[in-house]
Amino acid sequence: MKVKGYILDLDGVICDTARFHFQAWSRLALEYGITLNDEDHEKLKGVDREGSLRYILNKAHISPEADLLLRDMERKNAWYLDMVAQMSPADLFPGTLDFLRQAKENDMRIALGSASRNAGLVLKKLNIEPWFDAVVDGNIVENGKPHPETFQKAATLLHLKPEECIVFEDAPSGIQAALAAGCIAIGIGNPDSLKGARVVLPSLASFVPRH
Ligand code: B16
Ligand code: MG
Repeated sequence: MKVKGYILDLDGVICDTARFHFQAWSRLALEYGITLNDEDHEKLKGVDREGSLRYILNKAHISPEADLLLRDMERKNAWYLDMVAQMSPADLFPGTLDFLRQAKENDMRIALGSASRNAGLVLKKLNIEPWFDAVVDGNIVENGKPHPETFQKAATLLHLKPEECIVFEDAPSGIQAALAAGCIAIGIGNPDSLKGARVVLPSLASFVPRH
């Protein structure tokens, strides 16, 4: 089937907001007496806000009561937003604009498929909103990755079948979600952790369309 659309994850594919998420979660984790390591960083990628907090509380052996969850998600998000406020188009991963330009020249439809509820703000800071025909983020999705909803919704908003879309993802949970949705999955980053992806590339800049 001919590929007609690209669905891009945000954090880890378009820009490195992962380090902001990790810094903010690490600050919170320290308050609970635990230090997050590289393995935790990898596991938290692509996981939604509540899922990430539950992971940390579980590691700290703290029971996740509703008011605590709410308070800590708000505190972490405030720290994260302080860092996002400093972002500019210079924070785009190299080659992203060329990728978007080339995609449009090839008549591809483009969607964002991010777990982040702050995705719209980050797109604005990066000044790339106008490139997207559809934006699916944590505000309009009920089931986070690895559930397929994010990518199913993105394909629907692009008026495409999932199998007509390539998903670009940096997180294991995102690759699982893309495959469960019936999309083609291309990994960005570490081949060891992105099993199931059709191919794993170092960045969007290395992508050469073959369709
Ligand atoms: P927020 P993506 C994900 O973005 C991040 O990888 C993950 O670390 C974060 O917890 C999640 O968004 C939710 O973000 O707290 O801003 O709603 O990779 O799906 O673009
Ligand atoms: Mg990601």
